Amino acid sequence: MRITALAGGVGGARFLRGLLHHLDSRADGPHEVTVIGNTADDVTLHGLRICPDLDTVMYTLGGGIHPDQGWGRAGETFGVAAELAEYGAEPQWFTLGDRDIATHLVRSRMLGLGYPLSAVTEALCARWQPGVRLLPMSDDPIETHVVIDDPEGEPSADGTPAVKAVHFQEWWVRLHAAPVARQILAVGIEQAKPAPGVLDAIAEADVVVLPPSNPVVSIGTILAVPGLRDAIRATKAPVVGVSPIIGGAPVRGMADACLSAIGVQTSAAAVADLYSDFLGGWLVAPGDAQSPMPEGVTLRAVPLLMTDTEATAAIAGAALDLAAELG
Ligand code: GDP
Ligand code: FO1
Ligand code: CA
Repeated sequence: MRITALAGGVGGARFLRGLLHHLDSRADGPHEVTVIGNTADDVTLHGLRICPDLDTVMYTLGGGIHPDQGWGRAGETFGVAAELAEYGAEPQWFTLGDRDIATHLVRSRMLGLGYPLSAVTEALCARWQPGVRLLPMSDDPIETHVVIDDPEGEPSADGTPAVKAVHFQEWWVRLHAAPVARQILAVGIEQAKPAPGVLDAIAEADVVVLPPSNPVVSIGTILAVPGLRDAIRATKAPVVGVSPIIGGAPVRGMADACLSAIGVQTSAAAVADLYSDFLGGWLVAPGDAQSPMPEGVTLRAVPLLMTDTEATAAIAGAALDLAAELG
């Protein structure tokens, strides 16, 4: 079975680990999984290009992830970060571990030599062997930026408060998504193209899966790459998603702050609605089984907490069962 999955970072990677575990337990192999990863969290810091969501998928499936954080490497040391702090090199709110820096050095060098991000990702994955084909959603630069109030800024003539745009990482990591996001922008996305292989991976899939990634800054951004959403609408494959919202709240992180920024309620049903132009099946937690589903979406209620790989494998199995029913 050819499975294509969209994925952000921690939530997506954990789901994919369960999916691979589930596929190993099936007798109807072989299976191949293609992951279309979010690149709009990417940021350049200290002269290095950092791709948090691609690295989280690569490290998680490659066995190098820091288990509790869900990002960065296991067994990290912070010698370089300490030296950077001694130099007063900003920013210090984004901690880079020594091992992780090697990834950013290899990536930055290859990008500097003109390799596209997809080639860089393939080269890094040659070491990590994640067991999936990991494609960036685009080789073109796309960065999520967030418009927030600027308390130091001058209000404009008509009195509207001053605002400023900050990189998503600053809003998420330094500001903990506390300032209200007036707008969430994927800068550069209008000029971006899907990376090589992305559209084919969707068109040729037997199943397209949406892990419970952040519906705004992970899945939403991938879908906003020109041509991508049309490809998902057009594919013959059933499209099944997993709700990142349980009982009106995200299981972790601040997806609720992102959803309210785009005027969407934080509920399993409201997220299904965001995908209703292509979604065939939607997994929700048992407590959300009464959610009113958009027209044409088949609901399935299963325990949705990815507490460990076995539990996640069961969720992935339920998603594939639902896809098989949708046919
Ligand atoms: P990020 O890029 O690191 O923020 O990770 P993703 O966007 O891939 O996933 C973040 C989302 O995963 C959050 O909105 C969470 O609600 C969701 N999530 C995390 N753990 C779980 C879980 O155990 N079950 C479900 N259903 N969703 C989860
Ligand atoms: N998240 C934090 O909350 N604090 C950090 O210092 C931090 C460093 C970091 C370094 C490399 C990397 O790949 C990810 C890192 N993250 C950190 C997580 C990152 O902000 C998230 O993985 C996603 O971008 C949010 O969706
Ligand atoms: Ca992310």
